[in-house]
This record gives sequence, C-alpha cells and structure tokens, in this order.
Amino acid sequence: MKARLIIVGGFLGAGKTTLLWESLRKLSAQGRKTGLITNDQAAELVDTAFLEYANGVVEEVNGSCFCCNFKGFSEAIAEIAGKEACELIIAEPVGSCTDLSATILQPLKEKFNDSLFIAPLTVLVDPDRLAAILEGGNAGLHESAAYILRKQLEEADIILISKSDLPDPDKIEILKQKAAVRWPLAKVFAASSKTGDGLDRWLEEVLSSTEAGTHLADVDYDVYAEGEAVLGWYNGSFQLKGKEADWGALLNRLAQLFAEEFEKSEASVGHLKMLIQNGHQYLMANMTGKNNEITMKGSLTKAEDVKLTVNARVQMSPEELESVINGSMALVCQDGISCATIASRCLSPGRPNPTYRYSHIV
Ligand SMILES: Nc1nc2c(ncn2[C@@H]2O[C@H](COP(=O)(O)OP(=O)(O)OP(=O)(O)O)[C@@H](O)[C@H]2O)c(=O)[nH]1
Ligand SMILES: [Mg+2]
Repeated sequence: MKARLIIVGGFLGAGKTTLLWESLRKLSAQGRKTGLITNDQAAELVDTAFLEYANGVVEEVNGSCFCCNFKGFSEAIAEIAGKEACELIIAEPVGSCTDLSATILQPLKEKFNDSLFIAPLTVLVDPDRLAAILEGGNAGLHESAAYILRKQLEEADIILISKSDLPDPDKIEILKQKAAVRWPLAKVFAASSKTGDGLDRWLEEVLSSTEAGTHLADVDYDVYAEGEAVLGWYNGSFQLKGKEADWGALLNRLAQLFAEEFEKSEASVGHLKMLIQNGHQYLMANMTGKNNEITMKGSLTKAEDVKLTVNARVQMSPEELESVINGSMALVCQDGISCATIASRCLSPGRPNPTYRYSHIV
C-alpha cells in the first residue's frame, strides 16, 4: 500500500498540533488509519505527549529538525507506513523551520516516489500574524523571525489561515483574498480546529492532490539562522507531588508567573506550553505571543503524583529563560508540593544545516 504524507508547517503557535489532533479524530472516525510525526530540537515534547491522548500512532523525531535529520524523518515515515501500516501520515515540522520545499519536499519526491504520495506543503498561519505581515509589519517578532514566517508563506503550496473562529468572517475573506494576491503560487484556505469550519475542504485537498513542492523560496541562511537563534528554547519535565494539590490552579499560577517575567523582559513569546499528566488524564496550558493570553484544556481529578512537562520558545537567551523557569517553579513548589526535575534542556538553535537542499523542482 502506498501511504500519503501530509506535511503541516507554519510558525510557532499557528495551530499545527491542534490541527493534527482534529484531523486524526476525523480520519479515524472514517476508518482511515493515520499516524503522526512530531519534531523538535530536544526531547520532552509537549506536542508528542498531548497527541498520544488522541489514540493514534505518534512518532517523534527529536534532537534536530526534519531538514537537518532527513534520515530520522525517513525512518519515522517507514515506521508509521511500514510497521504500523498507516495509510495516512501527518507530520509537523518545527515552527521556526523554513525552506522545506528545497530540503524536504524535493528529496522526498525523488527518493520516495514509489512508496509515498506526497501531499501539497501546507503552511498554517495565525490570522493576526498574517494581517500584520500583509501590512508590512513583523507581527511582534524579531525582524529575522518575521523573515522566517514570510519565507514559510512564500514556499507554501497551500496557505491555511488557522483559528478562523477568532476574527469576524469578513476579515477572514479579506485575508484570503490579500494572501492569494501576495502569494499567487499557493492555494489559500481558512479553517478552525475549534469549530471544525473549513477542515473538510482542506482535508479534501491534501487527501487528493500531489502538487507538492511546486516552487522554492529563496532563503538567506544567515537571516534564517539569526531568526532561529533569537529564540531561547526550553524543554523540561518535573515529577510533582502534593497530597491536596489543585493542579489546575498551580498550572495557571505558573503560566501567570512566566507571563509576568516575559513581559518584564519585553520578551516576545513564540510559544509556551505546559502539560500535567496522570495516567489517562491531562491538563494543558498554552500561551502564544498574542497578549500572552493563556488557554487551558483537559481535566484532572485529584491526583497526588503528576508529571509536568514545560516547553518554551521565547525571545531571550537560553540562560535567562532557564532562570525564569527555575525561579517560577521554585515559587509554585512550596506549601506541601515537592518537585524533582526529570530532565531539562535549554538551548538556542544552531545554524540550519540541511541534509539535502535542492535548487531545482523534482
Ligand atoms: N481559537 C482557536 N484557537 C486555536 C485553534 N487552533 C489552535 N488554537 C490555539 O492556538 C495555540 C497554539 O496551538 P498549537 O496547535 O499548539 O500550535 P502549534 O502550531 O502546534 O505550535 P508549535 O508547536 O509551538 O509550533 C493553542 O492555545 C491552541 O489552543 C483554532 O482553530 N481556534
Ligand atoms: Mg505544535
């Protein structure tokens, strides 16, 4: 059986993982066996742990992005398509990655033509960030990070405006029209993973088309590298214990403490996510750049012992970020709550060094 690979890129916080979750839910309900691939610079990824609750097959490629670890990505595809016999694979690259058409789509088309249908490259974009970019702004990002966002849009086969439930419908229509004019090589759709609007239309397209990697973006790797390096990257996990602990309140307080610290340092937030797990139950908190607004989902009944995973991508040095996280953890882990670090990694991504970089369309 020839499996279909659907790659969903887009900047940090655009809504990729939520889209993967909803797509998996829809496709599983139709009886279509679907596997997911997540990706990060380091282990202890909230997205992977969260997506495992969707009861699908999830593979994680960590330590490097798909483009710099094409072998790891290929092995994950083989595992899902071969061993797990999935007919569909949806992969989420790191949100600060671009040049995927040259480094992923073209080599895939050349090397996996016999075993995979490659769907068009979808780039998800938050409507507010898209509006800012269309007006010539930087969407609250460092200039070089905004460059990455623009290059993602430039190389997309499909631009999918996410979170279409947030602005009013007229605004979404205008954004669609403006995006189609600005990036004429892409098909433009809009969808909401929250309400489900537009998801079927997008799925119909990626489940039928193989017009993948139809064009390349001209990416300056010096600017790209700077855009990635301005972000501090933190992945860590902790074992928390507390007899009468209210984990929802703890998560909320932790998120508030982080938000205060980031605001004090005027550090733009790419994404902050935290997941508290106890067996089959979870609580997740998300904060994206927009006003550092915090959203929570999931539920957790009384549990004495939980695992907390924290992922943050914030415009500050890794050392500062680690100190904010450790300081805030110390503040919430008082009054009968004990905390042991399981793992932690803080870094600033190195210069992208892709395994392949094609200068022609396959
Ligand atoms: N209102 C609304 N919020 C959404 C929608 N999709 C995602 N979100 C929220 O946007 C935030 C980021 O969502 P994610 O799915 O984690 O985004 P991502 O692109 O995977 O982020 P990274 O993995 O950090 O690059 C979360 O708070 C989501 O709940 C949507 O359709 N509507
Ligand atoms: Mg994600």
